[in-house]
Amino acid sequence: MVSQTVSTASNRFALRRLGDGRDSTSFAEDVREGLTARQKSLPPKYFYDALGSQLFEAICHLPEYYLTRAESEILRDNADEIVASAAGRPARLVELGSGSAEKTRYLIDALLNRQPSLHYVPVDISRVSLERSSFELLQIYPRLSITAYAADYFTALKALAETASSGERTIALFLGSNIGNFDPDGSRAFLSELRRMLRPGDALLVGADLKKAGEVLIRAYDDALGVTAAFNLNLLVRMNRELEANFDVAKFSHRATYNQELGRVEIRMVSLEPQTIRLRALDLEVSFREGETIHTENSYKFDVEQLAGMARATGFAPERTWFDSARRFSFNLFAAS
Ligand code: AVI
Repeated sequence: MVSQTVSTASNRFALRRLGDGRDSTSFAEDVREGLTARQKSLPPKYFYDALGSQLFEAICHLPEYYLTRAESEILRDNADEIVASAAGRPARLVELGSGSAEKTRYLIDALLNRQPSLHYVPVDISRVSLERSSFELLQIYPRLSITAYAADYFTALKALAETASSGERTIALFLGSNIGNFDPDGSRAFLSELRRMLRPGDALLVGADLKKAGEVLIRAYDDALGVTAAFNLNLLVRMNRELEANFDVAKFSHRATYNQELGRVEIRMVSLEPQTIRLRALDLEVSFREGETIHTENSYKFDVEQLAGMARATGFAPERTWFDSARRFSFNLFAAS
């Protein structure tokens, strides 16, 4: 694992890049594996290149994508109570998948009302998002310091386990229903790894979208402006750029369906005609039948009992849940037991 620390002029900010330093190679390997399987698929973590991260931020502003607004409402109305329930004494804030970190401000405000300074540790796959959001936060909050990790969750969690200082609680944040993008085994593995990073008395706050009518969910993942379609199809653009592929974006469409039995929205790209694509960097040709799909993401929806069960199975005690006024979204406090 290569760790590179970049400190900026401000001594309140450090960026750590963790990984093997060969991201394009792992993208290449995952694309080869995914596109040569019987059911073609691509891992959703590759959505988040520079454009994909911006498209996701745009999704969060869409009228149909209620998740961000519902979660912000919960945080706006309950941040003080949440922070008081999560930490009895000074705490650092570790956020997995921090993105733009806009909602995090409610918790930063609440923590800075209770303690003289705050160490914020955002983790995100996108270095660009980390830098942009960190610089904004540092300008707003003079009592904040930031150590940002550009890494995937598992790599960052391993590194973070060694960084907790004694006397300080850790509040870990996993917002935006990111938990829904794991399959059930993946969530358990992730929560267990997170638990290993925490000590008894630390807390985990998980934002999780709730089960609801399929039509509402489909609209949220197939919006009228086509932003989610662009977010999904941008994976083709990324393969064209990084793997010298020749996908014609116009020959694929975006599809979102709700699988009620499994409680998840399923996202796919659909080939609109028979076609053969060349990926020169992989020395690979991939054929598609008309209507053949590439599965790109699942977004699981939960009920509160299910979330509590997941917490108990991974070394946490479920303590409290907050809801938005329309009960679309939940915010869950789990104590590291
Ligand atoms: C990041 N994640 C929680 C989003 C979701 O709702 O599952 C990703 C997303 N995919 C399409 N729209 C949003």
